[in-house]
Amino acid sequence: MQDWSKLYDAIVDGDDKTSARLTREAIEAGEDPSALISDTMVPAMAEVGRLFEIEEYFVPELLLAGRAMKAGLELLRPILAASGVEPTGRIVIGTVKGDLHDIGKNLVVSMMEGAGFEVIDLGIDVPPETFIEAIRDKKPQIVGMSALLTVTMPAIKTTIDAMVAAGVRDGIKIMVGGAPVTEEYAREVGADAYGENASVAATIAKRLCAEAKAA
Ligand code: HCB
Repeated sequence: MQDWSKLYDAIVDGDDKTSARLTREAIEAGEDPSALISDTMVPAMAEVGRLFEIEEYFVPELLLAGRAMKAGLELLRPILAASGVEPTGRIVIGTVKGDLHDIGKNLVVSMMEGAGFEVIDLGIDVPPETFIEAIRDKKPQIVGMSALLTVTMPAIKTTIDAMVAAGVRDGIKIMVGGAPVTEEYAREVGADAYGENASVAATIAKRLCAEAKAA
């Protein structure tokens, strides 16, 4: 594989135009898309996550990097689909009912896509029935929920309870996140994991997916 460190830099720098141009060049050069994702693009997002954790990067840089990552991924996705590369796993994710915040969820989506997951994004203000329908239709290994308001956090529990009542809770792993959500709360409401941030969420998702597939 050629040296695509400029693509790595473009993602870390949040430069979506350069990211798209270099991804296009890599495709034209016959680069293996999954190698490009795993050896260049995912490490770039991991670096972005690290810079965020040490407070050198803040939310605007995360958003720009996420956009730069997406600009490249959007070009690679059709090739990956056509070449039949098995995704790492499938995730259904949404912001819970009553909650309109989606910046953090969108970052999680970008990170998950970067980690090779097929992501079904249900959007914002998602009622329990929509999560349940998506579990039945899409058969994900993981369901992610996001809540940013203390008043919408209970919707996480309502949704999990509805999944149990509908008989779709077994066989999936549930990950929850959002600023007011904690590890303790995740345990209390019966989730399998808490994602403190997008990069941690992607790492946990890989583990959960392996567990779900093994079960
Ligand atoms: Co909003 N808002 N807001 N808001 N908002 C917050 C969340 C407050 C904390 C601000 C404050 O008072 N200090 C507050 C909530 C207080 C509370 O409940 N304790 C608040 C309020 C009160 C409101 C309204 C009620 C305001 C009003 O209308 N009076 C209203 C509610 C609307 C509604 O949802 N029904 C409202 C509206 C808005 C918008 C629309 C203006 C805008 C959202 C735009 C959008 O998302 N498209 C907004 C914003 C931007 C914020 C703040 C400023 C930023 C949120 C954000 O994007 N954070 C926020 C203040 C804050 O959080 N400090 C404020 C950045 C992302 C990257 O962090 O935590 O979302 P994140 O995601 C992380 C992490 O949690 C994890 O990974 C992400 C990436 O690292 N993660 C997951 C997230 N979801 C995950 C899911 C998983 O499965 C795994 C990991």
